[in-house]
Amino acid sequence: PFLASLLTHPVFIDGTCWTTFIDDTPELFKLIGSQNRAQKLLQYLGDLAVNGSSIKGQIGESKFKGDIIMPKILDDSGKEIDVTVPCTKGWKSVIDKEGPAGFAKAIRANKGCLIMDTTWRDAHQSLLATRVRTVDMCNIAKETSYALSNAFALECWGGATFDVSMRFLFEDPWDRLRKMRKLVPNIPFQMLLRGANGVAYKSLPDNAIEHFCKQAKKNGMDIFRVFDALNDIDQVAVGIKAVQAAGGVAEGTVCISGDMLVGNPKTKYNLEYYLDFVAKLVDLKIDILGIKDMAGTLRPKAARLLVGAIRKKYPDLPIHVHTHDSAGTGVASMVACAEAGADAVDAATDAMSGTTAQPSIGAILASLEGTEHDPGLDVRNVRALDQYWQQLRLLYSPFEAGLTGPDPDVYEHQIPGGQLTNLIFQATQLGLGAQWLETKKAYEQANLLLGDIVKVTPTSKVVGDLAQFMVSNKLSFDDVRAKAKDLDFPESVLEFLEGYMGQPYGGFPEPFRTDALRGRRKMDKRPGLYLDPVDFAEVKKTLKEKYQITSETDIASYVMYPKVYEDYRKFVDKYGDLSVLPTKFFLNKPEIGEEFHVELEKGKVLILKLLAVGPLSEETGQREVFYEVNGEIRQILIDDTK
Ligand code: 3PY
Ligand code: ZN
Repeated sequence: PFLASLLTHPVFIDGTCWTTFIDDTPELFKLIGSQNRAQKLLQYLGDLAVNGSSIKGQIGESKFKGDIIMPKILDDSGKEIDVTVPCTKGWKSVIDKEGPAGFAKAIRANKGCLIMDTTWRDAHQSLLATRVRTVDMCNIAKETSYALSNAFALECWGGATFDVSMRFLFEDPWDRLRKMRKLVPNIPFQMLLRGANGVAYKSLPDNAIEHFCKQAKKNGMDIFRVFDALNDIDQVAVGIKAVQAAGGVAEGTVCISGDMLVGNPKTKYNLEYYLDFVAKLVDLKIDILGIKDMAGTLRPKAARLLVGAIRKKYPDLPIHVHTHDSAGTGVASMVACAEAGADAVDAATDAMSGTTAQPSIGAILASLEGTEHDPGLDVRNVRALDQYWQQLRLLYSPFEAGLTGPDPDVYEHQIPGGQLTNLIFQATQLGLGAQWLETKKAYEQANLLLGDIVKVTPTSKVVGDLAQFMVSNKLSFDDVRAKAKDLDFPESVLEFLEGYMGQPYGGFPEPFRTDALRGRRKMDKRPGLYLDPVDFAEVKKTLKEKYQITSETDIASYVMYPKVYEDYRKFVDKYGDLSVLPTKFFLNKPEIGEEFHVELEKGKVLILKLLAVGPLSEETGQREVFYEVNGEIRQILIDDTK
């Protein structure tokens, strides 16, 4: 039909000049655009119908396939709030009007202990392999802007969400940030930045981090939690300086390793160590101090001692504490922090809380409500939001790791929340119940082989890779040490030993480092000093030539993850922008005859129905899939790759 309308168009008939044709007749080209998009979408839906989901890591279909019921948010008098009217109350306006320093001052002056909700980032990173899609955050964003209007922030970006959104969800992470920002104008947004590693797994040139932070701030980010996986002050400083240059709120962060009150005879990560590191962060003029207990090993007694000591030494410094509930002590620890003088603690909506995620917001509110540390949130509305997330947790059930309860072994193995889920998931899939116990033990030993390091992305991956290497090659601690000169260690281990992730506290283990590296380079200063700066003009040229793309945010994605970005672009070329597809139909094939709608763009809705999946052709290895699209039958040929 397009060709027919093209050839019968008056400009062809009357011979009007071809070169102005596109400008003069945009409606025809819009039509090609949306026909193309519909065709690409059908390609994805056909693929899903024949081969199952192409999203790696998905096991089976969702446990929830109904229509999501949206919660009602109430005002003080119990009347339903019209959430389509943008909410204007919240801490974001303090940041916008008074800048990072003014915000820090206001947070310190606030009486209660505020809550940062991590549901949009760390909670799903820790429980559902980071797979929650933009559309599902956006669908609840307006309700959230009212229900959590007094929250310290929403943690909604950075960490693993950046690469997973391109790698597995085929979404642009920047598009996510912009969409969320538009819908939540009142609550500060927070992201997780891995210091000089940006949101990648090893250090990047300094100008890459500067460019990234500038784009993040420009596209809606407010508060940057900046940590380094080894608490290497030179590495974390790269991130803090980049955030400050971009005008963001710098939450300089100390990572917690183990329990400072337990050690044999005394852990090297003790109170003195933490206070010393915090002093270095304060020297960098951070706005807020973050305490990052990524494995959940900061028990209440140690938490009280640490926060109390920092509060006493720095009465004006806002303290914001993050934990994971892996051992089940998260609520008790966050209450202890509030009582010891923390200004904000992290929690997740109840249905997305507990175990390897953050402690439950409901439980923290129940513990602090009515005390001098009351976070000032309306419990009715917080519960209402959770009704949405209860349904979402079931919708995303194909990514559940199958955790059944707390893991008190975390005090020994110290595996960070998200990684613990991943490792359990892998072990369960491989049916390695017994091997899982071995992996935990090996992780503990791998950590000691590497010198008892701080473990969080990316160093936690190094320890995990070494642990799995030891289990699969049946190597003991002593074997690894004795045979280090001959073993083919995983690349991540070698990169760590080279110094690509910074310098560990107490130095690299010797002679293990030298033995394992066998002549590879040893960096004894931060890697950024050895790396050439990114040539942004060159990157821009490459993206323009290959994809006709020149946006600064695409450039930032490419610089952070060149291969992931290129694969993502190839996927989008083949299937189009799938962010428009509701999650139910992104993850699961519809029932035969089930009708659903997809809004390709404003006002352009496709009404779709799967009619049939044909038999396998022996000759071509393909199947025909029949879809009804806006009343017309369409047939798609799909390679059966099962
Ligand atoms: C990340 O870096 O993604 C983390 O969540 C670390 O805790
Ligand atoms: Zn975390």
